[in-house]
Amino acid sequence: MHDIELVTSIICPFAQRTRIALAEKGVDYKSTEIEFLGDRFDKPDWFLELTPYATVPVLKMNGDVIYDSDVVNQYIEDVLPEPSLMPGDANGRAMARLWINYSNTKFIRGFYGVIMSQDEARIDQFRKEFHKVLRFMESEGLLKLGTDGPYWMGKKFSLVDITFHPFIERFGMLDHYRGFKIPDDCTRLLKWIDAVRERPSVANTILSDEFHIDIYTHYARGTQKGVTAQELSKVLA
Ligand SMILES: N[C@@H](CCC(=O)N[C@@H](CS)C(=O)NCC(=O)O)C(=O)O
Repeated sequence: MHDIELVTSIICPFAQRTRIALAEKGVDYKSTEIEFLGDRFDKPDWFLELTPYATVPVLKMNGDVIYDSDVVNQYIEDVLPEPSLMPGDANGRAMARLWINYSNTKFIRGFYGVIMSQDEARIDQFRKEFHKVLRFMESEGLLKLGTDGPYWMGKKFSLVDITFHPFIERFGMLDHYRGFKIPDDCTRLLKWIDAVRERPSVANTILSDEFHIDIYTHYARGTQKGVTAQELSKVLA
């Protein structure tokens, strides 16, 4: 029996990654919610003492305290190796890490660039940049790695699918505020999105477009406060 507590927030796509990974591992855990309401960031002292990043998710497991969703999910994979969420061979593992990194860099930049930009020229620049990112994911990722099954790495559902999904779930919100749509020619990408959404561990975490539209109002208006918005502004500058 493992002693597991996840410090999380219902609004957070990064924490959602960890909730999906823990569901795939089939373990019970205590969930502690940090309330991020609109532009009010109500962070208790114990939380600020727990993580110097002051962001969710934070995983407390067997005496360890781990933060940053990508690192948290790799830790979960190390401590709970079954059922595995990474390919078994070195090349497959390298490819999975490459795309997790892509998700955390170019893909995230495109996503937040579209929603955080305020003038139409810059929004259009990021819409185009993000379309390029999605087409690259289709041609270099899915059409090369996902050939023998519905998921990114083929038959095997992996941390790569988990890492991208929460942001793709919020594409309805991007369409609402910025008219952003997935290019029609990304047909493999669209099939992959459907397959991931149907996975029970993912389906159980999905929230409505209306919920996401409400939560992202401050990002769309450029009035978002907090560590994440500050960090992303630097990346987008
Ligand atoms: N790189 C971090 C980002 C986590 C993150 O930005 N979480 C947001 C909620 S979605 C947060 O806690 N923000 C607090 C703030 O903005 O002050 C990760 O992958 O865990």
